[in-house]
Amino acid sequence: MLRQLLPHFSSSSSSSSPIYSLARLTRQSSSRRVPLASRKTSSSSRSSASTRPFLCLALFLLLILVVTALFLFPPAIMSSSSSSSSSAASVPFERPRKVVKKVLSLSQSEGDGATVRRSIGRHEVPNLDPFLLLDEFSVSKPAGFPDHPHRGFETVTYMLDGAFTHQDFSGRKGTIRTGDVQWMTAGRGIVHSEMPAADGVQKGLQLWINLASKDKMIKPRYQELESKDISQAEKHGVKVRIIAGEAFGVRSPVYTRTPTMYMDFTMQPGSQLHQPIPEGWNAFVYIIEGEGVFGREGAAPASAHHCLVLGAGDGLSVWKRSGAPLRFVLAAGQPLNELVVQQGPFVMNSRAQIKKAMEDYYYGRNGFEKASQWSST
Ligand code: FJE
Ligand code: FE
Repeated sequence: MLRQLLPHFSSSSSSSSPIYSLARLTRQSSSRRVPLASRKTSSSSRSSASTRPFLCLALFLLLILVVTALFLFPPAIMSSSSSSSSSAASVPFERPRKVVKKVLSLSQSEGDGATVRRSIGRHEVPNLDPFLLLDEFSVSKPAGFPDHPHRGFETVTYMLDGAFTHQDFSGRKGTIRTGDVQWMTAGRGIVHSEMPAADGVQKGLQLWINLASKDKMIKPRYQELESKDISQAEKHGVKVRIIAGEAFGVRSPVYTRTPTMYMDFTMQPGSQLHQPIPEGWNAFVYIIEGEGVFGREGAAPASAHHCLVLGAGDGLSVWKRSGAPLRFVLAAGQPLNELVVQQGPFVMNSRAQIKKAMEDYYYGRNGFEKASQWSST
């Protein structure tokens, strides 16, 4: 498992990436050639005519080897020898993802007296298909998110500090605490309340992930993970909690109907991270605390409460130089490429479907049957 982890990870610039091993191989073979050649010239007077053909054959084979290596791996050799970009040499990705947008999330009111820092879903980042919203919430009693419906997407609530109680219209009730995750697939409909479960400020992240049109009316489903059951991995000063997807060779058991990865990284000073992200997926970082350098070794550091939208590519590199630890979440998802029509907690594909959702909620139909006679306690 740890070995699988290594290709994506290195704590120093002498990485074990194939680029470096190949460079080392070619350097070794050419240096081996030098003593051979010099031995040949210095001992030419003593060498008999019978050893000369063997030396020639060895040299010829070596030449073939070098030419074959050059032919088979030209990009690797080019990128390790070119000095056009300093990060190209220390990053194991062919197309490293860079930060294309950086947005500071300012506090706003939401729900009933609650405060959220919205990043995805605010006007600067309207949505990043399949992501609809990311709120960092800080809520104290009696504020919260009282009874409200959802249809057409998933909410993922990740507690950073404190506890939240969730109650829904089918009688389900539970409390999630620091480090726990509730992955709720609203599908055709859920009505619920989300309220602080303890005194003081309760903090967490809520991410909304869209569902494909074919999945919008599926049966609601919950996946709940207690903190102790969240897959973790740690190496060279980087700790990761894997909410969805795979990091460092460790996979989360969460089923993502819309293919998604979601992980929480903590990096100690002096560490670096190289996390593969599938090509074609949209990806962003949200910094929880500390600061670090994202995407390009020479980039300016980004700090807490910033959302970084990543450009195209096959992976993200992060450098944590000095100071306090850096903590951030990385999310990436396969775009649905479908029309998004949103009306508050209903996210559908057309105005007509939104109208239908509102009617269904109002009249208690098509998944909202239990809505009319229910209220949270
Ligand atoms: C809301 C629809 C909603 N951000 N962060 C409309 F679903 C909500 C809502 C939340 C929410 C809940 C939690 Cl626990 C954390 C959140 C929005 O419940 F506030 C409005 N206005
Ligand atoms: Fe909700």
